[in-house]
Amino acid sequence: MRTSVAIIGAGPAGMFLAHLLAKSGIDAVVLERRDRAYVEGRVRAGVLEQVTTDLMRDLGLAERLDREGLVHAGTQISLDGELFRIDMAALTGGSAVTVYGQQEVMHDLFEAAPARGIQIVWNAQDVVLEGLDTDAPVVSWRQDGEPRELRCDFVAGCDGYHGVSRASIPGDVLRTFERVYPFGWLGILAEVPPANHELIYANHERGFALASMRSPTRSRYYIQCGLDEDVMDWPDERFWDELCLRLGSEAAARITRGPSFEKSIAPLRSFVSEPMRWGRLFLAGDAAHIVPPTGAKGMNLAVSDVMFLGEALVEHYRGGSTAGIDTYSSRALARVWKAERFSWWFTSITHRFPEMDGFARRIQTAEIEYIRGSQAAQRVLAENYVGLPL
Ligand code: RFL
Ligand code: PHB
Repeated sequence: MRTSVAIIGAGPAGMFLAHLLAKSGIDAVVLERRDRAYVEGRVRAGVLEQVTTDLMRDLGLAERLDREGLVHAGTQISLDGELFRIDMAALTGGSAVTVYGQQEVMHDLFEAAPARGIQIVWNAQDVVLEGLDTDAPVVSWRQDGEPRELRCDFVAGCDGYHGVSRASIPGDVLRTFERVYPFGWLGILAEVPPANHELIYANHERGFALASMRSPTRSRYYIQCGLDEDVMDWPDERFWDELCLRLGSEAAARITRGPSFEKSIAPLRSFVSEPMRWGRLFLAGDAAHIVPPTGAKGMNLAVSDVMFLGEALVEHYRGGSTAGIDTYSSRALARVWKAERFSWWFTSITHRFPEMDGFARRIQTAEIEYIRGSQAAQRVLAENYVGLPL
Protein backbone atom coordinates (compact mmCIF):
# COMPACT_ATOMS: atom_id res chain seq x y z
CA MET A 1 0.00 0.00 0.00
CA ARG A 2 1.10 3.58 -0.65
CA THR A 3 -0.21 6.99 0.43
CA SER A 4 1.04 10.55 0.78
CA VAL A 5 0.55 10.96 4.54
CA ALA A 6 0.30 8.10 7.04
CA ILE A 7 -1.59 9.32 10.11
CA ILE A 8 -1.04 7.30 13.28
CA GLY A 9 -4.02 7.57 15.65
CA ALA A 10 -7.71 8.38 15.02
CA GLY A 11 -8.19 10.77 17.96
CA PRO A 12 -9.01 14.46 17.44
CA ALA A 13 -5.53 15.30 16.05
CA GLY A 14 -5.48 12.44 13.54
CA MET A 15 -9.07 12.84 12.35
CA PHE A 16 -8.99 16.63 12.00
CA LEU A 17 -5.76 16.28 9.99
CA ALA A 18 -7.34 13.60 7.80
CA HIS A 19 -10.27 15.95 7.03
CA LEU A 20 -7.96 18.91 6.37
CA LEU A 21 -5.89 16.86 3.90
CA ALA A 22 -8.98 15.36 2.24
CA LYS A 23 -10.35 18.87 1.67
CA SER A 24 -7.20 19.69 -0.34
CA GLY A 25 -7.23 16.40 -2.20
CA ILE A 26 -4.16 14.98 -0.41
CA ASP A 27 -4.11 11.23 0.08
CA ALA A 28 -3.89 9.93 3.64
CA VAL A 29 -4.48 6.72 5.56
CA VAL A 30 -5.30 6.73 9.28
CA LEU A 31 -4.05 3.78 11.38
CA GLU A 32 -5.82 3.33 14.72
CA ARG A 33 -4.91 0.73 17.34
CA ARG A 34 -8.44 0.45 18.78
CA ASP A 35 -11.91 0.26 17.24
CA ARG A 36 -14.31 3.12 16.56
CA ALA A 37 -16.57 2.39 19.54
CA TYR A 38 -13.61 2.67 21.91
CA VAL A 39 -12.32 5.97 20.51
CA GLU A 40 -15.79 7.48 20.38
CA GLY A 41 -16.72 6.21 23.84
CA ARG A 42 -13.88 7.89 25.74
CA VAL A 43 -15.25 10.62 28.00
CA ARG A 44 -12.80 13.48 27.75
CA ALA A 45 -12.85 17.10 26.69
CA GLY A 46 -15.91 19.30 26.85
CA VAL A 47 -14.94 22.86 25.96
CA LEU A 48 -14.09 23.99 22.44
CA GLU A 49 -12.23 27.20 21.62
CA GLN A 50 -13.42 29.31 18.73
CA VAL A 51 -10.44 28.07 16.68
CA THR A 52 -11.88 24.56 16.95
CA THR A 53 -15.50 25.47 16.21
CA ASP A 54 -14.39 27.64 13.26
CA LEU A 55 -12.43 24.71 11.85
CA MET A 56 -15.45 22.42 12.21
CA ARG A 57 -17.47 24.97 10.22
CA ASP A 58 -14.75 25.32 7.53
CA LEU A 59 -14.72 21.56 7.17
CA GLY A 60 -18.50 21.36 6.89
CA LEU A 61 -18.74 19.37 10.14
CA ALA A 62 -20.71 21.82 12.24
CA GLU A 63 -24.34 21.05 11.51
CA ARG A 64 -24.93 19.33 14.87
CA LEU A 65 -22.44 21.56 16.70
CA ASP A 66 -24.44 24.63 15.66
CA ARG A 67 -27.65 22.98 16.79
CA GLU A 68 -26.54 21.35 20.03
CA GLY A 69 -23.35 23.15 21.15
CA LEU A 70 -23.80 25.43 24.16
CA VAL A 71 -22.10 28.79 23.58
CA HIS A 72 -20.65 30.22 26.80
CA ALA A 73 -19.85 33.93 26.90
CA GLY A 74 -18.62 33.79 30.47
CA THR A 75 -17.32 31.55 33.24
CA GLN A 76 -17.68 31.60 37.01
CA ILE A 77 -14.97 31.42 39.63
CA SER A 78 -15.71 30.47 43.21
CA LEU A 79 -13.40 31.25 46.10
CA ASP A 80 -14.37 29.48 49.32
CA GLY A 81 -17.96 29.37 48.11
CA GLU A 82 -18.25 32.97 46.88
CA LEU A 83 -18.95 33.27 43.17
CA PHE A 84 -17.93 35.89 40.65
CA ARG A 85 -18.20 35.99 36.88
CA ILE A 86 -15.63 36.56 34.14
CA ASP A 87 -17.45 38.06 31.15
CA MET A 88 -15.23 36.54 28.48
CA ALA A 89 -17.13 37.97 25.52
CA ALA A 90 -17.04 41.54 26.85
CA LEU A 91 -13.35 41.26 27.77
CA THR A 92 -12.21 39.77 24.45
CA GLY A 93 -14.27 41.66 21.92
CA GLY A 94 -16.90 38.99 21.50
CA SER A 95 -15.09 35.64 21.76
CA ALA A 96 -16.71 32.68 23.48
CA VAL A 97 -16.20 28.96 24.03
CA THR A 98 -18.62 26.17 23.13
CA VAL A 99 -19.51 23.21 25.30
CA TYR A 100 -19.69 20.20 22.97
CA GLY A 101 -18.19 16.91 24.14
CA GLN A 102 -15.15 15.30 22.53
CA GLN A 103 -17.35 12.23 22.00
CA GLU A 104 -19.68 14.33 19.82
CA VAL A 105 -16.73 15.82 17.91
CA MET A 106 -15.35 12.33 17.23
CA HIS A 107 -18.76 11.10 16.14
CA ASP A 108 -19.07 13.95 13.60
CA LEU A 109 -15.50 13.38 12.32
CA PHE A 110 -16.09 9.62 11.85
CA GLU A 111 -19.57 9.96 10.32
CA ALA A 112 -18.34 12.32 7.59
CA ALA A 113 -15.15 10.35 6.82
CA PRO A 114 -16.33 7.65 4.34
CA ALA A 115 -18.08 10.11 1.98
CA ARG A 116 -14.86 12.13 1.82
CA GLY A 117 -12.75 9.12 0.96
CA ILE A 118 -10.93 9.12 4.31
CA GLN A 119 -9.53 5.67 4.90
CA ILE A 120 -9.27 4.50 8.53
CA VAL A 121 -7.64 1.18 9.39
CA TRP A 122 -9.08 0.06 12.77
CA ASN A 123 -7.35 -2.40 15.11
CA ALA A 124 -3.89 -1.79 13.62
CA GLN A 125 -1.62 -3.67 16.06
CA ASP A 126 2.11 -3.24 16.73
CA VAL A 127 2.65 -0.19 14.52
CA VAL A 128 6.34 0.36 13.69
CA LEU A 129 7.73 3.47 11.97
CA GLU A 130 10.87 3.15 9.85
CA GLY A 131 12.89 5.31 7.47
CA LEU A 132 11.69 8.51 9.09
CA ASP A 133 15.00 10.22 8.36
CA THR A 134 14.92 9.11 4.70
CA ASP A 135 12.74 10.22 1.75
CA ALA A 136 10.68 7.04 1.94
CA PRO A 137 9.22 6.25 5.36
CA VAL A 138 7.53 2.89 5.86
CA VAL A 139 4.83 2.10 8.42
CA SER A 140 4.24 -1.53 9.28
CA TRP A 141 1.65 -3.18 11.55
CA ARG A 142 -0.33 -6.34 12.13
CA GLN A 143 -3.93 -6.76 11.04
CA ASP A 144 -5.68 -9.87 12.41
CA GLY A 145 -2.23 -11.34 12.92
CA GLU A 146 -1.13 -10.64 9.32
CA PRO A 147 1.77 -8.27 8.56
CA ARG A 148 0.86 -5.08 6.64
CA GLU A 149 2.94 -2.25 5.21
CA LEU A 150 2.29 1.31 4.09
CA ARG A 151 4.80 3.43 2.13
CA CYS A 152 4.37 7.19 2.38
CA ASP A 153 5.96 10.63 2.01
CA PHE A 154 5.27 11.76 5.57
CA VAL A 155 4.11 10.34 8.90
CA ALA A 156 1.85 12.34 11.24
CA GLY A 157 2.26 11.03 14.79
CA CYS A 158 -1.19 11.71 16.27
CA ASP A 159 -1.16 8.70 18.60
CA GLY A 160 -1.46 10.38 21.97
CA TYR A 161 0.79 10.37 25.00
CA HIS A 162 1.38 6.58 25.01
CA GLY A 163 1.83 6.18 21.24
CA VAL A 164 4.80 4.91 19.22
CA SER A 165 5.54 8.09 17.29
CA ARG A 166 7.34 10.11 19.94
CA ALA A 167 9.24 6.98 20.96
CA SER A 168 10.52 6.66 17.36
CA ILE A 169 12.56 9.87 17.68
CA PRO A 170 16.14 9.19 18.84
CA GLY A 171 16.77 9.99 22.48
CA ASP A 172 19.62 12.38 21.70
CA VAL A 173 17.28 14.51 19.54
CA LEU A 174 14.25 14.66 21.83
CA ARG A 175 14.04 16.97 24.83
CA THR A 176 11.18 16.62 27.28
CA PHE A 177 9.88 19.00 29.94
CA GLU A 178 7.51 17.86 32.64
CA ARG A 179 5.57 18.66 35.83
CA VAL A 180 3.57 15.93 37.52
CA TYR A 181 0.97 17.24 39.98
CA PRO A 182 0.45 15.56 43.36
CA PHE A 183 -3.31 15.08 42.79
CA GLY A 184 -5.88 13.96 40.23
CA TRP A 185 -9.42 14.78 39.13
CA LEU A 186 -12.29 12.51 40.05
CA GLY A 187 -14.97 13.11 37.41
CA ILE A 188 -18.57 11.97 37.03
CA LEU A 189 -21.24 12.20 34.36
CA ALA A 190 -24.88 12.24 35.45
CA GLU A 191 -28.16 12.63 33.61
CA VAL A 192 -29.21 15.71 35.60
CA PRO A 193 -29.54 19.38 34.61
CA PRO A 194 -26.35 21.41 35.28
CA ALA A 195 -26.16 23.55 38.44
CA ASN A 196 -25.44 26.65 36.41
CA HIS A 197 -25.67 27.78 32.78
CA GLU A 198 -21.90 28.48 32.80
CA LEU A 199 -18.94 26.52 34.18
CA ILE A 200 -17.82 27.07 37.78
CA TYR A 201 -14.13 26.68 38.67
CA ALA A 202 -13.91 26.49 42.46
CA ASN A 203 -10.99 26.97 44.82
CA HIS A 204 -11.97 25.73 48.26
CA GLU A 205 -10.05 24.99 51.43
CA ARG A 206 -10.83 21.28 50.82
CA GLY A 207 -9.61 21.35 47.21
CA PHE A 208 -10.59 22.21 43.66
CA ALA A 209 -14.01 21.50 42.13
CA LEU A 210 -15.45 22.09 38.67
CA ALA A 211 -19.07 22.22 37.57
CA SER A 212 -19.35 21.53 33.86
CA MET A 213 -21.91 19.99 31.52
CA ARG A 214 -22.50 18.21 28.26
CA SER A 215 -26.07 19.35 27.52
CA PRO A 216 -29.04 20.99 29.29
CA THR A 217 -29.83 17.58 30.79
CA ARG A 218 -26.38 16.12 31.35
CA SER A 219 -23.83 17.35 33.93
CA ARG A 220 -20.11 16.78 34.21
CA TYR A 221 -18.55 17.42 37.62
CA TYR A 222 -14.99 17.06 38.90
CA ILE A 223 -13.32 17.25 42.30
CA GLN A 224 -9.61 17.25 43.07
CA CYS A 225 -8.60 13.96 44.74
CA GLY A 226 -5.50 12.14 45.95
CA LEU A 227 -3.55 10.06 43.43
CA ASP A 228 -3.88 6.99 45.64
CA GLU A 229 -7.68 7.22 45.87
CA ASP A 230 -10.01 4.63 44.39
CA VAL A 231 -13.32 5.39 42.65
CA MET A 232 -14.83 2.58 44.74
CA ASP A 233 -14.30 4.79 47.80
CA TRP A 234 -16.45 7.46 46.19
CA PRO A 235 -20.07 6.28 46.10
CA ASP A 236 -22.31 8.91 44.48
CA GLU A 237 -23.61 10.39 47.74
CA ARG A 238 -20.08 11.01 49.03
CA PHE A 239 -19.17 12.67 45.72
CA TRP A 240 -22.24 14.94 45.74
CA ASP A 241 -21.67 15.92 49.38
CA GLU A 242 -18.03 16.85 48.73
CA LEU A 243 -18.87 18.68 45.49
CA CYS A 244 -21.55 20.76 47.24
CA LEU A 245 -19.17 21.67 50.06
CA ARG A 246 -16.47 22.82 47.65
CA LEU A 247 -18.74 24.74 45.27
CA GLY A 248 -20.33 26.57 48.22
CA SER A 249 -23.92 27.07 49.31
CA GLU A 250 -25.04 29.34 46.45
CA ALA A 251 -24.08 26.83 43.73
CA ALA A 252 -24.92 23.79 45.89
CA ALA A 253 -28.52 25.00 46.23
CA ARG A 254 -28.88 24.60 42.46
CA ILE A 255 -27.29 21.14 42.17
CA THR A 256 -29.57 18.30 41.11
CA ARG A 257 -28.24 14.99 42.38
CA GLY A 258 -28.67 11.75 40.48
CA PRO A 259 -26.93 8.46 39.77
CA SER A 260 -23.60 8.81 37.95
CA PHE A 261 -23.10 6.68 34.85
CA GLU A 262 -19.38 7.37 34.49
CA LYS A 263 -16.84 7.85 37.23
CA SER A 264 -13.07 7.92 36.83
CA ILE A 265 -9.86 9.45 38.15
CA ALA A 266 -7.42 11.23 35.82
CA PRO A 267 -3.91 12.23 36.90
CA LEU A 268 -2.71 15.76 36.05
CA ARG A 269 0.46 16.42 34.10
CA SER A 270 2.21 19.16 32.14
CA PHE A 271 4.50 17.75 29.44
CA VAL A 272 6.17 19.03 26.27
CA SER A 273 8.54 17.24 23.92
CA GLU A 274 10.71 19.18 21.50
CA PRO A 275 11.11 19.25 18.55
CA MET A 276 7.72 18.32 17.10
CA ARG A 277 9.33 17.24 13.83
CA TRP A 278 12.08 14.77 13.12
CA GLY A 279 12.88 14.04 9.47
CA ARG A 280 9.56 13.10 7.87
CA LEU A 281 7.76 12.52 11.16
CA PHE A 282 5.57 15.24 12.66
CA LEU A 283 4.10 14.97 16.15
CA ALA A 284 0.72 16.57 16.88
CA GLY A 285 -1.59 16.74 19.89
CA ASP A 286 -1.08 14.64 23.03
CA ALA A 287 1.76 12.74 21.29
CA ALA A 288 3.85 15.90 21.75
CA HIS A 289 2.35 17.59 24.79
CA ILE A 290 -0.03 17.23 27.71
CA VAL A 291 -1.69 19.96 29.76
CA PRO A 292 -3.59 19.57 33.03
CA PRO A 293 -7.32 19.86 32.20
CA THR A 294 -7.80 23.12 34.16
CA GLY A 295 -8.52 25.57 31.34
CA ALA A 296 -9.64 22.91 28.84
CA LYS A 297 -6.79 23.29 26.38
CA GLY A 298 -5.84 19.68 25.45
CA MET A 299 -8.07 18.96 22.49
CA ASN A 300 -7.90 22.56 21.29
CA LEU A 301 -4.10 22.34 21.12
CA ALA A 302 -4.36 19.12 19.12
CA VAL A 303 -6.54 21.08 16.69
CA SER A 304 -4.19 24.06 16.36
CA ASP A 305 -1.22 21.72 15.80
CA VAL A 306 -2.92 19.99 12.88
CA MET A 307 -4.06 23.30 11.42
CA PHE A 308 -0.38 24.31 11.22
CA LEU A 309 0.59 20.89 9.93
CA GLY A 310 -2.23 20.71 7.38
CA GLU A 311 -1.27 24.13 6.04
CA ALA A 312 2.40 23.07 5.77
CA LEU A 313 1.59 19.84 3.93
CA VAL A 314 -0.84 21.52 1.54
CA GLU A 315 1.81 24.17 0.76
CA HIS A 316 4.31 21.39 0.08
CA TYR A 317 2.02 19.38 -2.22
CA ARG A 318 0.74 22.46 -4.08
CA GLY A 319 4.00 24.26 -4.77
CA GLY A 320 6.79 22.09 -3.50
CA SER A 321 7.77 24.66 -0.82
CA THR A 322 9.15 23.21 2.40
CA ALA A 323 8.86 26.50 4.33
CA GLY A 324 5.78 25.41 6.31
CA ILE A 325 7.24 22.00 7.01
CA ASP A 326 10.48 23.53 8.22
CA THR A 327 8.77 25.95 10.59
CA TYR A 328 6.01 23.57 11.80
CA SER A 329 7.72 22.65 15.05
CA SER A 330 8.60 26.18 16.14
CA ARG A 331 5.21 27.57 15.11
CA ALA A 332 3.29 24.87 16.95
CA LEU A 333 5.51 25.00 20.04
CA ALA A 334 5.07 28.77 20.39
CA ARG A 335 1.31 28.27 20.87
CA VAL A 336 1.76 25.08 22.91
CA TRP A 337 3.99 26.77 25.50
CA LYS A 338 1.51 29.61 26.00
CA ALA A 339 -1.26 27.09 26.64
CA GLU A 340 1.09 25.12 28.93
CA ARG A 341 1.74 28.30 30.90
CA PHE A 342 -1.96 29.11 31.20
CA SER A 343 -2.99 25.57 32.22
CA TRP A 344 -0.17 25.35 34.76
CA TRP A 345 -1.05 28.77 36.22
CA PHE A 346 -4.79 28.09 36.35
CA THR A 347 -4.08 24.76 38.07
CA SER A 348 -1.71 26.40 40.54
CA ILE A 349 -4.19 29.06 41.66
CA THR A 350 -7.20 26.74 42.02
CA HIS A 351 -5.88 23.53 43.63
CA ARG A 352 -4.71 22.54 47.12
CA PHE A 353 -1.09 21.42 47.10
CA PRO A 354 0.09 19.09 49.88
CA GLU A 355 3.03 21.29 50.81
CA MET A 356 0.91 24.40 51.00
CA ASP A 357 1.49 26.43 54.15
CA GLY A 358 -0.41 29.50 55.36
CA PHE A 359 1.70 31.83 53.23
CA ALA A 360 1.11 29.87 50.02
CA ARG A 361 -2.62 29.67 50.71
CA ARG A 362 -2.89 33.42 51.31
CA ILE A 363 -0.94 34.20 48.12
CA GLN A 364 -3.37 31.96 46.23
CA THR A 365 -6.36 33.68 47.80
CA ALA A 366 -4.86 37.08 47.03
CA GLU A 367 -4.38 36.09 43.39
CA ILE A 368 -8.04 35.15 43.00
CA GLU A 369 -9.16 38.27 44.90
CA TYR A 370 -7.00 40.28 42.51
CA ILE A 371 -8.72 38.69 39.52
CA ARG A 372 -12.11 39.41 41.09
CA GLY A 373 -11.26 43.09 41.44
CA SER A 374 -9.24 43.81 38.33
CA GLN A 375 -10.54 44.12 34.77
CA ALA A 376 -6.96 43.83 33.53
CA ALA A 377 -6.44 40.52 35.33
CA GLN A 378 -9.82 39.25 34.13
CA ARG A 379 -8.92 40.14 30.54
CA VAL A 380 -5.68 38.13 30.78
CA LEU A 381 -7.63 35.12 32.02
CA ALA A 382 -10.38 35.57 29.43
CA GLU A 383 -8.14 35.90 26.37
CA ASN A 384 -6.26 32.76 27.33
CA TYR A 385 -9.43 30.85 28.16
CA VAL A 386 -11.17 31.56 24.85
CA GLY A 387 -7.93 30.65 23.07
CA LEU A 388 -4.97 32.70 21.85
CA PRO A 389 -4.81 33.52 18.13
CA LEU A 390 -3.03 31.03 15.86
P1 RFL B 1 -5.80 11.02 21.73
O1 RFL B 1 -7.21 11.53 21.89
O2 RFL B 1 -5.15 10.36 22.87
O3 RFL B 1 -5.81 10.06 20.46
C1 RFL B 1 -4.70 9.27 20.11
C2 RFL B 1 -5.20 8.07 19.34
O4 RFL B 1 -4.08 7.28 18.95
C3 RFL B 1 -4.35 5.91 19.19
N1 RFL B 1 -3.07 5.20 19.34
C4 RFL B 1 -2.50 4.45 18.39
N2 RFL B 1 -2.92 4.13 17.14
C5 RFL B 1 -2.09 3.30 16.40
N3 RFL B 1 -0.92 2.80 16.88
C6 RFL B 1 -0.49 3.09 18.13
N4 RFL B 1 0.65 2.60 18.59
C7 RFL B 1 -1.29 3.94 18.93
N5 RFL B 1 -1.16 4.44 20.19
C8 RFL B 1 -2.24 5.20 20.41
C9 RFL B 1 -5.21 5.90 20.44
O5 RFL B 1 -5.99 4.73 20.55
C10 RFL B 1 -6.08 7.16 20.20
O6 RFL B 1 -7.27 6.85 19.52
O7 RFL B 1 -4.82 12.21 21.28
P2 RFL B 1 -5.09 13.51 20.40
O8 RFL B 1 -5.76 13.15 19.10
O9 RFL B 1 -3.83 14.26 20.39
O10 RFL B 1 -6.20 14.35 21.20
C11 RFL B 1 -5.92 14.86 22.47
C12 RFL B 1 -7.19 15.01 23.30
O11 RFL B 1 -7.89 13.78 23.29
C13 RFL B 1 -6.87 15.43 24.74
O12 RFL B 1 -5.91 16.47 24.73
C14 RFL B 1 -8.13 15.95 25.49
O13 RFL B 1 -9.04 14.91 25.72
C15 RFL B 1 -7.72 16.59 26.82
N6 RFL B 1 -8.85 17.05 27.62
C16 RFL B 1 -9.51 18.23 27.33
N7 RFL B 1 -9.17 18.95 26.25
C17 RFL B 1 -9.86 20.07 25.91
O14 RFL B 1 -9.52 20.73 24.91
N8 RFL B 1 -10.94 20.54 26.66
C18 RFL B 1 -11.34 19.86 27.76
O15 RFL B 1 -12.34 20.27 28.35
C19 RFL B 1 -10.60 18.70 28.16
N9 RFL B 1 -10.97 18.00 29.25
C20 RFL B 1 -9.26 16.33 28.74
C21 RFL B 1 -10.33 16.83 29.54
C22 RFL B 1 -8.66 15.10 29.06
C23 RFL B 1 -9.09 14.39 30.16
N10 RFL B 1 -8.46 13.14 30.42
C24 RFL B 1 -9.16 11.99 30.75
C25 RFL B 1 -7.09 12.95 30.03
C26 RFL B 1 -10.75 16.16 30.65
C27 RFL B 1 -10.12 14.95 31.00
C28 RFL B 1 -10.60 14.28 32.25
C1 PHB C 1 -15.28 19.10 30.94
O1 PHB C 1 -16.45 19.47 30.79
O2 PHB C 1 -14.95 17.91 30.83
C2 PHB C 1 -14.24 20.10 31.27
C3 PHB C 1 -14.56 21.44 31.28
C4 PHB C 1 -13.58 22.37 31.59
C5 PHB C 1 -12.30 21.96 31.91
C6 PHB C 1 -11.98 20.61 31.87
C7 PHB C 1 -12.95 19.67 31.56
O3 PHB C 1 -11.37 22.88 32.24
